[in-house]
Amino acid sequence: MKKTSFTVLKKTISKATNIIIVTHINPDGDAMGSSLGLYQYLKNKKKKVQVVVPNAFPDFLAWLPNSNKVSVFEKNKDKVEKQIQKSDLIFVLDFNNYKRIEKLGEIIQQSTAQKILIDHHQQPDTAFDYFFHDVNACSTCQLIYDFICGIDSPRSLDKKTATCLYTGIMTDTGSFRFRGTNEKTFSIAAALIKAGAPNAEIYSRVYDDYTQDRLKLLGYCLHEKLTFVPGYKVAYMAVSEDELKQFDYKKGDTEGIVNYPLSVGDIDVAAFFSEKEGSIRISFRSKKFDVNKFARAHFNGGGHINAAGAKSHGTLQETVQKFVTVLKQYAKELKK
Ligand SMILES: [Mn+2]
Repeated sequence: MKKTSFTVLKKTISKATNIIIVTHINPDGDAMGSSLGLYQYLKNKKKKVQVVVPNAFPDFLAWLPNSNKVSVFEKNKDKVEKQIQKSDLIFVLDFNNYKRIEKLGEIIQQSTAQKILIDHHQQPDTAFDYFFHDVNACSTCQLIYDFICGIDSPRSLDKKTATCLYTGIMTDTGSFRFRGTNEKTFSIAAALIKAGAPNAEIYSRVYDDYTQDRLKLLGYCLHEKLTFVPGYKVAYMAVSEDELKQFDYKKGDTEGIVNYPLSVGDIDVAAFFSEKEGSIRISFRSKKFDVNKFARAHFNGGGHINAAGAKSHGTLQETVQKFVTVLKQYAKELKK
């Protein structure tokens, strides 16, 4: 593992002729914001850059500058593979384990390009040439801001870059309220607003653009699906593909639903299970309990202490059953 030095990173970027930026599966605001923010910065520096995502990003992020230039691996496997083979520098953003992006991860690992990791998730893989990694950063977008300021200066942030980075900071901090949001986060947010990020408009674009069906799906989950585990500080919701279909489900529609149970005073852990394309996606959120460890230990997932994700190949029922059963191992921490 080489130590990150801005001088070295700057030289690595200036030598590169074909740069790829890749982010995680089911890209969220921080994944897209950091990728497109860095993309815009490098474009301004006249570099040849391509953003690659494993699968499509949700519609509520489609307004981000240059999102129309992103390559989706799932839709264009051959084209993306060629782009990666041609590249000599790859940025890996907002995730740190190639396995999470399956086949795309294998292609990247096989490429001879230098790889720079910029990420804030726990326990990164070691298969990168350079690391810009901090689990205490509230978002990868905050790290991209530090990265750009480190190799260049805050003055190099234009309105588009600032807009992308502000979006990721806002979404990953739950609009500046999650743990990890600190003085530094606010001062970077202020710098981004100064650089032109239209903060109120960004909020509105991300959170005030639900479809009627999406809002009704949220209502359905809270009214029909929310289950409090008796005796435990735990609540969960599980929705099947058929139920999602009733609400004309579009990618991103279940985003954020997992947070709602935490608004109950004595609930420490919330889980959301959704059946999508035959497998089960799981999101965990907590106030105190370490859901990263929990997701790693039992569901082959991971993330942060208070927010983690996983995928299960069992049925929806089996997955929920397993969750409720393994909770018993944590009775000491999670019993009321
Ligand atoms: Mn993130």
